Amino acid sequence: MSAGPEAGAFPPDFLWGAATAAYQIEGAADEDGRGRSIWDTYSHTPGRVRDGDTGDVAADHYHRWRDDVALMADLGLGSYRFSVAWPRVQPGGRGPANQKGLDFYSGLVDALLERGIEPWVTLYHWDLPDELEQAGGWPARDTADRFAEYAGLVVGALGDRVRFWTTLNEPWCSAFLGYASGAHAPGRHEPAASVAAAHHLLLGHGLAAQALRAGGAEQVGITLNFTPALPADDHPAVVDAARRVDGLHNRFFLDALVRGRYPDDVRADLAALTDFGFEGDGDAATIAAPLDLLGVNYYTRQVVSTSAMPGAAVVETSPPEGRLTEMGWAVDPDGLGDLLRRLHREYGDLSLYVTENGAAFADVVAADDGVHDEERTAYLAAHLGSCAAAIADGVPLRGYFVWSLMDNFEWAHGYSKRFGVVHVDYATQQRRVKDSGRWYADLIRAHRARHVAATSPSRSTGRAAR
Ligand code: IFM
Repeated sequence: MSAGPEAGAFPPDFLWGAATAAYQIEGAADEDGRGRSIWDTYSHTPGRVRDGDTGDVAADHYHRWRDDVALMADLGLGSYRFSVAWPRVQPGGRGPANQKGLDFYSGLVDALLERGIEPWVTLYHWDLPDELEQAGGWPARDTADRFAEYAGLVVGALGDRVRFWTTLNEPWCSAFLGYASGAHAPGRHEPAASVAAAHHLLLGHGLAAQALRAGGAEQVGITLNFTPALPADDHPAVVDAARRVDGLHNRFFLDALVRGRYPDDVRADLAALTDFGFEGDGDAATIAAPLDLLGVNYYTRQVVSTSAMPGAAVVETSPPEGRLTEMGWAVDPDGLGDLLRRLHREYGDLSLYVTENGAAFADVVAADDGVHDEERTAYLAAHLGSCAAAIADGVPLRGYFVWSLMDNFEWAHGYSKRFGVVHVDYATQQRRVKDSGRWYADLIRAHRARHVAATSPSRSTGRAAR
């Protein structure tokens, strides 16, 4: 495993952050005019989410956001990445804004800025308004236009104060978990429709990016989830299966965004499912408009063993080996540095931000009232060490966001998986900073102190810095 990082390994303006998403923390599902999203419907459908958990209350951030911002300031965060709930802003997914929804995020942005914390807005972290799903969801082209309309409303309200914008979080999950495997909302099992969904998500990104820029947004990007796909052995069928996983998981979205086309091999892999008839004239150019940044979410690798369906997208993966997190995911910090190097090598000089990285472990509150999550601290230290090594190799990595600021609703796993550097007691909503959170805060402080020392006048005149 990689060593933990030295604060000096990161550039002076490196952005240190933590991330969350609306449905996972906000709660207040029926308040202030919020509409219903696909995740409300999905989580309230028996059998979909472990233990019947829902996001109705979650971490109650909608009511506790002032305290949560104070907590972020105590941790010394430089940035907070949060998502806006589309159904809070446009309850039915179309038409005028619900002012109370916008007011909530506006107050949050002001509070962050008052504490010197850079707000980073994600427009879509999976909570599609349910009425849009009833009208066809992401497989329907109109959803992309609706998303752009919503983006315009949000940038109109927050664009004077928010510099960093990402349109979508992990469209791979929205398309393929939502519409093919059904493991996420809306829970459909329609592989062909899932490819149309992927295209319309990307189109929605492109149209929303236009709306953001028209609204004055400075830094516009998208967050993708990358999972390196390694062949279990060198058998040609296995190598080809790994290529297909890499194609659909990692290259499909990025090639469209950066190179203006879907990879030929992935198109061929998907030929049995779709003829790509959903592509309209001009879509490719809309999707590939220049990005200011790419958000990289990384958790683990996949080892691909055999092809279950030759020529299609479904393959088998080997059981993960080595150290595993509570999600059953292999811990592979070097995979993050390798991924960052690959993105830089193959996709050019894009500014990269790790917009999510972290791990679920079975945390307990100890007798001394602390949460001593050594495994998470080791995970973060090793992954940040891997980031530092990539930076040393010339990768333009400009920031890192731990997933997650606080424990939250982990989608189909409900509240059974804890990813936070802050522990949440769901019965009382008490927050406790875990040891990993203290470790992260110390690293941020050390980085800041070093930077201040390096730029202080006493240093530049040769006197000893204190
Ligand atoms: O909790 C999720 C998050 O919403 C999206 N990225 C992965 C995280 C952990 O599974």
